[in-house]
Amino acid sequence: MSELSVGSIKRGLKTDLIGQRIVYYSSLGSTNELLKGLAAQGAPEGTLVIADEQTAGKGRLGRKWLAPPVTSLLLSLLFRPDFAPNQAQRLTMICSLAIADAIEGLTGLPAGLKWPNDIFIRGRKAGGILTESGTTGGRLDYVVVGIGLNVNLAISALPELSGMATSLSQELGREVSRLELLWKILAGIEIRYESLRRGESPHEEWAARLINLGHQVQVATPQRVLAGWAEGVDADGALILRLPGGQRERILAGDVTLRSN
Ligand code: BT5
Repeated sequence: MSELSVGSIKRGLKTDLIGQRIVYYSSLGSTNELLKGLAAQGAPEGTLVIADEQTAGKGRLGRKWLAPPVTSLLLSLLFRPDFAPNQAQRLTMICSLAIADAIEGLTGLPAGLKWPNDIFIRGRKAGGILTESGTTGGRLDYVVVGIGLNVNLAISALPELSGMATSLSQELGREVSRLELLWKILAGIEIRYESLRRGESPHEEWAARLINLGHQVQVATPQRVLAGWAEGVDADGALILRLPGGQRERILAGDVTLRSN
């Protein structure tokens, strides 16, 4: 039986906003899809949708998020920040920092972040974030941040990700309480969201955690592939790439791979 339920989550919640409304499913298509529908119907900021299984879990650009039932944290959070639409990535930044802190605090494992949306442990992907937003009249109406984190997952259960993915239990050699991890993540997100709303930018702290900065990389954007030096990120989370000719490109979305030479 799963330890996740509305009651069990509420029992240890240390927040005033994030997760004050909880929608739990043992199985659903995608927590992001469900929450986008609730957002359009006026659901309050902080709403948490969480599931033990997704039958259509999504990554970016039509990719799939894979997670055998009851092994992972699969959740989405609703924000209604007073930001411009191009600032939605700030929420990806605060959530990924809170996840990294929670992993390190609870397990001692080193958690790294990979631009723009991955959680890495010892060189392998342990989690991903999918941020989707809705706009009305040029303003952000809502932002849904979807988080998938491999917690108690034997990677052998996902042979298609062999060599690329890992999980907390795989790295630790023991299982981790998904509830404890969830409480820590939500509390961390709330504190960071408060400072974000006070105007404090998380991008320097985020940059310090990014494992792909300071390296020669190749970046595949939806339009083209660029190679260069991953120099930094700006306040909105865009990657600053220095090209071989010295000019700088600001990249908002893409996939980064390290170049060996
Ligand atoms: C992501 O996309 O990494 C974002 C994943 C977000 C998933 C959460 S789960 C809750 C919420 N509801 C949803 O429907 N989605 C969000 P991207 O950077 O595009 O990476 C996707 C790629 O990661 C896939 O093509 C696989 O190669 C790999 N992948 C899939 N499942 C994985 C897993 N469990 N662990 C590690 N890698 C995985």
